[in-house]
Amino acid sequence: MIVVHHLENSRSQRVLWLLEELGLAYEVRRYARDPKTLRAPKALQAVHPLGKAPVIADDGAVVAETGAIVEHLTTRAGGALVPAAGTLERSRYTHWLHHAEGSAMPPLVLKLVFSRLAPGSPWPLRPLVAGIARTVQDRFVDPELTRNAAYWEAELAARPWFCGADFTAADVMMSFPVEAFAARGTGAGPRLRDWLARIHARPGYGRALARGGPYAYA
Ligand SMILES: N[C@@H](CCC(=O)N[C@@H](CS)C(=O)NCC(=O)O)C(=O)O
Repeated sequence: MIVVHHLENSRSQRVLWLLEELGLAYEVRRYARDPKTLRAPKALQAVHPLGKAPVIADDGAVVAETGAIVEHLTTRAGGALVPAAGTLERSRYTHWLHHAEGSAMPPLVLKLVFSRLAPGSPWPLRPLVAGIARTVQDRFVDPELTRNAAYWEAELAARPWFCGADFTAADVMMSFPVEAFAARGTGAGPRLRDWLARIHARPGYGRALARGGPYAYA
């Protein structure tokens, strides 16, 4: 049995959704975030040294990193939701699988960190920290976010799903950055909003939400 170590309001929701889409049986072990720091509980470090979610255990293998988990699960499902090797769709698939965590998530994480920097600092330093945080966001983070989102919008104008005519596991992988970006309420274009509406309407997405519990992306 596949066991998913699932942290509330986190990337591991994607793994539950993928399992539903693949029709694989699984068990969910839920973890709550620390209400103050929002960090994962120490218990996750007993599962994997980095103590982050998602992690899955499957027949003796412990797999961390969402992209690696997606590869593990799609292989286990006989290559379902992966375009055929040697096709243009497969080449796009490899790109999006890596883009999601390699390029899309870093500016979103930076945004989160820098927007929380001033409120968490000692009050005499707060105006200075707020100024530095604002400058980093204005000069680096926000332009990166805007450029990424414009790229996603253009790609979805060219084809209905990230790889082509068919829904693939790369759409599952891209769901977290697109949801996190759209949740900020600024700048998600019509193609991104339409893609979000289509993924949210998938029965597997709804079943995964029911299994996973609270899920807020921002
Ligand atoms: N690139 C990793 C990122 C893992 C990660 O940062 N997970 C977050 C959840 S969204 C986490 O566990 N955060 C809690 C913490 O760092 O304490 C992946 O895709 O699996």
